[in-house]
Amino acid sequence: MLCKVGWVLRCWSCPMRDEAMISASIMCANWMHLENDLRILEKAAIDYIHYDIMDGFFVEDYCLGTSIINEIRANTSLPSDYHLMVEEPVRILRNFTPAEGDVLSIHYEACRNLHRDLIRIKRLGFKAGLVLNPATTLNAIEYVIEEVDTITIMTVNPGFMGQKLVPQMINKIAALAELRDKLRLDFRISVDGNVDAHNIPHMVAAGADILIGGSSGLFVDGQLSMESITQMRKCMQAGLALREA
Ligand code: S6P
Ligand code: MG
Repeated sequence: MLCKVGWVLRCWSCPMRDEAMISASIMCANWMHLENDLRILEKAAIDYIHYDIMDGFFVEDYCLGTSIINEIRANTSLPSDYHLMVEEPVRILRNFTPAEGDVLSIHYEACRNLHRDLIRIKRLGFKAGLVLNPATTLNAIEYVIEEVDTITIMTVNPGFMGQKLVPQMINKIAALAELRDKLRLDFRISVDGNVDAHNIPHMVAAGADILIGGSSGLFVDGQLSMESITQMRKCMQAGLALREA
């Protein structure tokens, strides 16, 4: 869907459904080359840096505290896409400082008062994101769906890089896109886990707008390159063509 006023405008309230974006999962970067990788991501005009925050409780592992995140943010102007894999994330929302366009996402499975928490995220100045584990049904979000700017379908179980796609998630992406159309809502659909050359066309064709690139599609063998970004974009185009077909 194009939004034309003189030239093409791109705005959140009028998403362009004929394109897809990349969010780079920085946890998968080679940390010995981080500065170099940031410059590559900027040169390629990647859409977001994806920050995985893990508390060792909601998921088994620990990852990315705010001191590390803020150091990266101080060295790049790319927007932030926070993924809190944290039990009762409302406890730590104030640790994050929003910049224009930043998205902060929390898990359905981690919140006792999900509706209130989503409103708080928006009041803090973020786009409100909701993440669903593979086992969580779309029925579960019926009464919060109108509050969200982004819904992330976990295409693997959260907690680790390098896992294989849960194949049923392609149908879940398609069902969510259908629901969005039916309800005439404009949230973006993001996908996280095993976003690689084989899976991207199916994910995009099903309705994914934001592809979170990790170890399988972007930082392949621990190396980020312009080639891997180009390859992701080609696969995204293939998915968009399938969507139109
Ligand atoms: C996983 C985390 C993800 C990973 C990324 C890994 O719990 O939320 O953001 O960093 O998905 O990518 P890949 O290609 O190794 O699955
Ligand atoms: Mg993530």
